Amino acid sequence: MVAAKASSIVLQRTRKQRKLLKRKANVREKRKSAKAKKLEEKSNVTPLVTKYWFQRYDLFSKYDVGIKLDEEGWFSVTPEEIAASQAHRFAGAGVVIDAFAGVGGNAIQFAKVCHHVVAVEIDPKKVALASHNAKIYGVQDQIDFVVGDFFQLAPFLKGDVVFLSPPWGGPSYKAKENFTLDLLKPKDGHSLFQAAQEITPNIVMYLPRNVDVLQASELSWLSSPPLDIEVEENLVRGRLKGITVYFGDSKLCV
Ligand code: MGP
Ligand code: SAH
Repeated sequence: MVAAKASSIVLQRTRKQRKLLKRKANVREKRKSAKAKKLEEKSNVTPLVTKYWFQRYDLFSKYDVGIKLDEEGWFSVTPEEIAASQAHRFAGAGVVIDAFAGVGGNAIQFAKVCHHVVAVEIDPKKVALASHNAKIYGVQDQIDFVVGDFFQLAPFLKGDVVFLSPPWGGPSYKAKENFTLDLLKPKDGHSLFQAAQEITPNIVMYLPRNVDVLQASELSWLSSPPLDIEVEENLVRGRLKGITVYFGDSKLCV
């Protein structure tokens, strides 16, 4: 009798201990997966992009829902407020071609207000990120992603607006006092504009804040009669981020 009592006490203690151990293991597991999540997020936050990570909610307001960027994406994406205002001018338009789609900053905002977006991007990894990000904004059905070189694809593309946000040569673009259009990558601004003109006269260029605005404006003379042009400064929290030049009909509704 005494022996039976003793063994049940031992059993009870074991159950308690097991419960405690299970709880501890759960806590450990949760900590481990939180750490892994943080690491995964941080893995793309190289020293070069730390300052952009601090601006993450300006870049994507839904950042915390699971937005993904690679290094070039971090320093190249158009901040959401700017992308939304660029897109707003074309609300109701038919097909917008985003020639350098990156991780989707502009394509997503165009897709919110236009009928359809063709998003061209040469890097397949970025297309995967952009497509993932478009899902987060619920606009994946309005965007066709195309992996390819815009210069090669341009003769085959049809659209009502072409949006151009090419590489500016990395964050060091600002070392130039006067950013001339020959510094754009992978080809100069003149060649880029001509490729876009094969599609439509309604062309939008997102350019560095130190761009030679006169040189950019002169692109309108590549058309006869010259295209209408509007130059816009793009600010976020009072800081100049870039300059947008609208050529052709900048309030196009199709
Ligand atoms: P920035 O000047 O590198 O950063 O980019 P910021 O926060 O103004 O830092 P500061 O220290 O210069 O004040 C400003 C914005 O330019 C970015 O958020 C992008 O939208 C855009 N941008 C920067 N780069 C290097 C590129 C690029 O190569 N291509 C495109 N399309 N946009 C870029
Ligand atoms: N507007 C985009 C950022 C564009 S950054 C956003 O908001 O996310 C410029 C992009 O052009 C880069 O992702 C780069 O991979 C892509 N690119 C470079 N050369 C290209 C080419 N020839 N055709 C299409 N995309 C190109």
